[in-house]
Amino acid sequence: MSIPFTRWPDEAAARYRQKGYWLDLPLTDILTRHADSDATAVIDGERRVSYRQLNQAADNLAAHLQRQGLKRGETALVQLGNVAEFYITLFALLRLGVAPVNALFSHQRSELNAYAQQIEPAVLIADRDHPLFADDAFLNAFVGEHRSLRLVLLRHDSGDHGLEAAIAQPAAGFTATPTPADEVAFFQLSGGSTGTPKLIPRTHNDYYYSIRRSNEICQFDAQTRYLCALPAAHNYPMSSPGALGVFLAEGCVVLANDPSATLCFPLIEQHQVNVTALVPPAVSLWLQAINEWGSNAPLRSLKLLQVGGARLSATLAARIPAEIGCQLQQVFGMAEGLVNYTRLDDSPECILNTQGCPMSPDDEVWVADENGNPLPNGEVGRLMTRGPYTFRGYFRSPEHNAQAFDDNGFYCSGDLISIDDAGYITVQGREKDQINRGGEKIAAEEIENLLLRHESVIHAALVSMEDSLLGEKSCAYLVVKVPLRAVAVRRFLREQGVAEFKLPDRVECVDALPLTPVGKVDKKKLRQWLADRTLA
Ligand code: J2J
Repeated sequence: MSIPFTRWPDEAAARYRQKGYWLDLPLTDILTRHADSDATAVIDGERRVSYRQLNQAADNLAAHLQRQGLKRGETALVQLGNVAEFYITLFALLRLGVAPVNALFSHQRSELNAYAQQIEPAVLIADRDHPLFADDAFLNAFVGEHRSLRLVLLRHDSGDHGLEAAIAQPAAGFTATPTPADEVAFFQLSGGSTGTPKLIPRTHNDYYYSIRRSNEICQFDAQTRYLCALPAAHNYPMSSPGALGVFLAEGCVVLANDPSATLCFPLIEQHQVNVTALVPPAVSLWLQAINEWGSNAPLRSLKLLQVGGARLSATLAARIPAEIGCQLQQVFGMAEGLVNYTRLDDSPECILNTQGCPMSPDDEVWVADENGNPLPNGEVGRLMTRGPYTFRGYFRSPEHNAQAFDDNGFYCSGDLISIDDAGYITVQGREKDQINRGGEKIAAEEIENLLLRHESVIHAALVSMEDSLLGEKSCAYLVVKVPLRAVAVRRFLREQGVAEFKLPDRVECVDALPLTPVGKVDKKKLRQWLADRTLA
């Protein structure tokens, strides 16, 4: 049994192998190559986990899952935060050949249901510390609704479901059964622009290459001490080069629950962290903390700060070397594949003003006009890309794929960019119907559909509005039968079980939504209304 997905054409696959990008090794190789190492792989609070222990723990859990009857080709729904168990679980499932969706810890009922519906998981691995799983009410309903589930394991569970207990059981005679390297290893989450959150199949071959190549560019090695303060499940801190890059290089990952300065500064100092990855709003908060504190001394060990996930202004960028006292690297990536980096030896001007260039010589990136024709360098248009680690189709989404890809397999990311003569990209805007709230992505249609479930809502449109800290926040424009206050709208959405960051920051009730000549909601005009109001 194997998981269906859109493959690369044979010609491309052969080329990627011939060039040494695809090694036909499972992702589990990242860990097993260090199975005899006593170096520290993960620091999680007071816990230090060595490579040997991490390997053993992953084997134990894989063996447990195998004894419970899980088999290669099945899928798992996982929701764990920034804890060592996240990596133990990931590698255990990869060893068994069970492909996980790693939901974000901020996700709620609505997102978990949407993922479970799509992958029909055999196992759920979650956390009693998450409000949803604090008692059994949601768990029972979830297991009742998703009949594919045969097994549940929960972190911090004292009863029959204990994840820690499963990890502690020695693995007797376990043999790994990873999926073939050119098949689905796991699913990455799409930021999305559609009603249901889309899943991105990632293979061992493509993901392993993106990690190896990222390590070369970012120069991760055994001396790397990486702070993971963004959600561990997100593509950026997982693979750019992220924790998996650190593991491959036999470095050390220090876990933090959030990127706040109060939490991160002491961790950086205590564990002599030399690299981390942030989104722009976190950079602003760190700079503010340094100014209040009057010194950047706790950050003395930090050599490199990666910033990505959302637009970084040149002004904020320039403050990083000046005030944090480390080098900046801009990262423009996507869970669908393509990742661009500024290089460590690029000129300051390039690092401050561009979002870098593609990591692979075989990333094909070009800019399309509205009719899909290529534009010359310097002009702004749609980002089109394909390559050795960029996916070829969302999971079970033929209609959406027909829109998101052109006839030659180029993926249209929905970003508006320009490319300079040196091949460096500047992100200029966005065409997809998404709000980028400080790096957290909100698909407008997903929230609009939930808003329309409210008995008083006739029409709904979610648009971005400028915000000095987050870059963007969200505003819901509603046509209603009876006036609704913002608190009531947010409460209603919370009841629908949606992640907190997706709740509209502002709500505007209007008589009618402006329409374009073809009768679609004119979101440009709505954003203009917001801008005019802010000015007024
Ligand atoms: C502007 N917009 C950016 C940037 C991403 C590394 C880094 C980030 C992600 C990520 C990732 C941006 N400037 N520097 O997966 O491996 C916006 C674009 C893009 C979308 C992808 C990685 N960096 N973006 O953010 O899948 O709009 O991945 O298409 O969450 O974020 O979002 P996501």
